[in-house]
Amino acid sequence: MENLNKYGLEYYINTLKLEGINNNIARVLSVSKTQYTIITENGLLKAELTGNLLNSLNTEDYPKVGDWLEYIDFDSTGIITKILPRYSELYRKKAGRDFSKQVIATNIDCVFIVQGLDSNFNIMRLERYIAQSIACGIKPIIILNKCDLIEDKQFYLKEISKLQRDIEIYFCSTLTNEGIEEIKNKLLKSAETYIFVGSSGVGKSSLLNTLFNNYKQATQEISNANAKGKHTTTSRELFLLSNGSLIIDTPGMREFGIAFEDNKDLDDIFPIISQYAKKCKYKDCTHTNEANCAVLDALESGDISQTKYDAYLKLMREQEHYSESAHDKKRKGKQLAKMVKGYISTKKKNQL
Ligand SMILES: Nc1nc2c(ncn2[C@@H]2O[C@H](COP(=O)(O)OP(=O)(O)O)[C@@H](O)[C@H]2O)c(=O)[nH]1
Ligand SMILES: [Mg+2]
Ligand SMILES: [Zn+2]
Repeated sequence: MENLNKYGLEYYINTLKLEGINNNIARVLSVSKTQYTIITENGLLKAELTGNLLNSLNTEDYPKVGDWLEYIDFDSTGIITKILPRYSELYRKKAGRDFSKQVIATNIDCVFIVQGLDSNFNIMRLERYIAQSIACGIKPIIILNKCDLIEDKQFYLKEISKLQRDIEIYFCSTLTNEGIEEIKNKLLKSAETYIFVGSSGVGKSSLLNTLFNNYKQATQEISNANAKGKHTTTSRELFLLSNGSLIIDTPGMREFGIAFEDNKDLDDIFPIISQYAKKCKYKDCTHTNEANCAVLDALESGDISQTKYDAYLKLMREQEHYSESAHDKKRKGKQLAKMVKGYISTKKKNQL
């Protein structure tokens, strides 16, 4: 299992305390519709789902980049028989008017939120990514790339401080290599899995390339050849750096919709707001026009920044849409189930 340990197997098993896995295990490196590139003990393999999984799973529950799987070796194709439990999922609300959640990648330790220090820098977007990462139970870290384009880092630190969050911030440039050493030495740990998120054009792929080459790409031993020695051309989204870190590069996401699960604790997602919200007169205070609202008082006194407050309201409104719609779907699902039951029982009666 030495090869797979490089891809975090040992860490994964320890995290999940999984025992008794006797079958072939692999991790998903990339997904293209229902075709998967997986890394196995013997190298890369193209894989597909068993017919059974293909039919029984909802498409949104199909394997994602980062998933650990069980598979059967079938000629030179892997047949995926089982998706192993995930210790984390990064998800968002699906793009557009579809209010359901979409898992982007799984088994991730830390989200790197990348913004470019050009016109891309956007405080509201930062807050959105941070809140969603926390809602997914994954630690976010901010990476501000293209710092060769700016003079005054303090300005950006000050802007981000308005979000009133305890979050690490790294500046870097893939052009001058500024900050790259710091990211390598302070941030990236062996066997941990990271994901880059951020708009297209912020420099995610450049950053990955810089880190990859910086580590001299000592990953060649797991070559592009599968067990039978045939070469496969593969696109990858999950990369192994030679220091043992794993990084997922996502293709640009134009939208990153908020989708908190209902059981998620808002105290964790918006700590400073929650801290004051506890002191509001009304339990269901919306912090917009109620009397004796501690959040509005804190806004007035400057203890909560206007930026924070505005971002909070905006995200909570989106969240409400998501949540209502999720409930609606459940309700409609139940109604439909009732209708079907009713239909079947009348049909039976009529047959009698
Ligand atoms: N000035 C500057 N440009 C950068 C830097 N990193 C990336 N770029 C440029 O930004 C553009 C988008 O980079 P890319 O890595 O493809 O971004 P991605 O879409 O997030 O993967 C390219 O033209 C890069 O050359 C940087 O540190 N400084
Ligand atoms: Mg890219
Ligand atoms: Zn209030």
